[in-house]
Amino acid sequence: MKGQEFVDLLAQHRYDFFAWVPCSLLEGILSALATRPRLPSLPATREDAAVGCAAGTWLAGGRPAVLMQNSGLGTGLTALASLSLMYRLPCLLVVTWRGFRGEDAPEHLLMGDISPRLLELAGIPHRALSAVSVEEDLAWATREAFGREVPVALLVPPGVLESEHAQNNDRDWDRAGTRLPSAIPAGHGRGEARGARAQIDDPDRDRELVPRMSRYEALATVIRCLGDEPVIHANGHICRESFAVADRPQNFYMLGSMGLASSIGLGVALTRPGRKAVIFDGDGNLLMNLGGLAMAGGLGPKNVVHFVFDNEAYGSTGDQPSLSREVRLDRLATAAGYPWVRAVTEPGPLEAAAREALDADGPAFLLVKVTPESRAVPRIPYPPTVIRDRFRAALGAG
Ligand SMILES: Cc1ncc(C[n+]2csc(CCOP(=O)(O)OP(=O)(O)O)c2C)c(N)n1
Repeated sequence: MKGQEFVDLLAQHRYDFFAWVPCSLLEGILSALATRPRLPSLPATREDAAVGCAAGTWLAGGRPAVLMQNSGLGTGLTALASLSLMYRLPCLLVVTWRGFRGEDAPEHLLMGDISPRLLELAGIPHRALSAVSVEEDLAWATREAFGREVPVALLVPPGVLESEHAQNNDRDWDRAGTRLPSAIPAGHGRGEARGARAQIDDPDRDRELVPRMSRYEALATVIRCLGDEPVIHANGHICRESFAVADRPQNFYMLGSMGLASSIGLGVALTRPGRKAVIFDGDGNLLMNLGGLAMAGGLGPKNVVHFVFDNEAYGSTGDQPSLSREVRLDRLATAAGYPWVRAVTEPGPLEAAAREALDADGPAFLLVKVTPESRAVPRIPYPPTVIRDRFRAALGAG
């Protein structure tokens, strides 16, 4: 089947958001997607980030698919296990099957052999896409995914989907390599221009950042500035302290999937361009998924507001030092193309900066330097599906 025909089928099944890490076997589909402005399709830096974006999309009312090579199944597995499967977030996974029947380059052989068993072990329903039953296979996967609320994989062996490399001349990879008409306004598609401007305006460039507030105090200050914005929380004490300050149905408490708060937030932002999507990140979380900065900065949705509560430590696991002692996270955000970037160390300036960040044409990035102090606060008492359902309901997606 041609990529274009497969994309037509995906559209018939009402998929409306595609996050991908490319494989040559996906070339036809990705080329076809690039010619369909109504089907947003974004390059993810890693497979777990793609799964995170898809999660955010579904939480905000969209219908996501993730396209990847089976080499990336391992990379995606933590996200699939502790995000998609744990919260029961449906998603179609189109996974190319390199190493099929042991015939491929050496790097594909082991993963080719174990891919179906890996999916089996994780409890992800899956099926090999067959050239003679593509329509039926896709209908099955869609029914399973959205009926059972789980990720479902179609493993795509070589030869089932044709490459259309030579025929497709009207695709548009120029605007940040993607088609996101609602997320990338005209003239806003290129990260380096925005990054360069923010670099010049950076008032915190040479200032030493010495924190004068705890994470709890900082969270309380930012939460005071919020209206009804959805907030995606990084895992660990950030969730718990925010919960203790003020539980809100618009809070998505990320219990696992460390590093992916920014990816989930990006999925929410792109699915709901008319609404701000707020991310409460930690330095350890951010450093685990630096590609998340590139995705938000490079794609440039104006409605992303990214707070990072930086205690220069992995506070939730016993205060082991993190590399944010040495690496200025605000400068990384600037380099990634966030047009609004600030750093604060005290509650007063934090409140003013938080209000400005929430009003800014983003993506906005506020580095909030905090002391390593932690409050003794309880765990999030809700089961994952309760967190999911009230979040979706608060966004009008449930
Ligand atoms: C993939 C993965 N590795 C490690 C952990 C353990 N872990 C849970 S929270 C956390 C620290 C998070 O650090 P940071 O984002 O800086 O937030 P802080 O706790 O300091 O507020 C770690 C390492 C995990 N949950 N998942």
